[in-house]
Amino acid sequence: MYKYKDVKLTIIEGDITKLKVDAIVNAANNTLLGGGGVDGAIHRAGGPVILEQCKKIGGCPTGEARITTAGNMPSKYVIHTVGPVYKGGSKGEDKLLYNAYYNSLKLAKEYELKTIAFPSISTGVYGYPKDEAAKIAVGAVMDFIDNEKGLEEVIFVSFSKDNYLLYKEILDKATNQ
Ligand code: AR6
Repeated sequence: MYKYKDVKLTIIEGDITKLKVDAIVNAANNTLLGGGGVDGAIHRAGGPVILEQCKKIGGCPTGEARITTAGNMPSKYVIHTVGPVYKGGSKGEDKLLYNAYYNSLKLAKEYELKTIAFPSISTGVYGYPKDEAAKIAVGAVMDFIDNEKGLEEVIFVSFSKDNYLLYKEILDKATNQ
């Protein structure tokens, strides 16, 4: 476990749908109508109530975030965000990925949520290089903590040991451990 200012930063390897936090973040697509990867896992675990709410929301631009309840999952909410499709790195992908993290945290704050878990947005089907994506994720979270109060814990959830170790290396450096 790491700490940045007053906020716990935790890294785990596992399935985000199992976590009992205020909000888990979904790596969705612009339609918000479900898909594969973590998006599919969240809709399967949460049940049809999530899709019903997503249909009413009617989509989400890349880099923005929307919120629904979490259905049958132990968390309270799902924050759906859309990361960029990686197209080589010169199409503003870094800023869009940063915005996906930052805007998810802003929405969490609006709902007075204290604990939030992120998957590695864009690093599956959307092809973002995992090391660059992890640096952007940690940077956006730290910037948010610099600017805003109220957050208690951010959990970075990896679905593989390799990705977990990437986060460990980045957080060891960023928190001087
Ligand atoms: N818990 C945590 N992480 C997971 C889980 C899980 N249950 N399942 C997969 N991952 P991806 P993207 C990791 O492809 O790249 C969908 O079809 C996975 O190993 O889920 O943002 C959407 O509808 C990877 O590191 O999301 C979009 O169309 C990370 O989650 C598109 O995929 C993200 O991989 C979004 O692509």
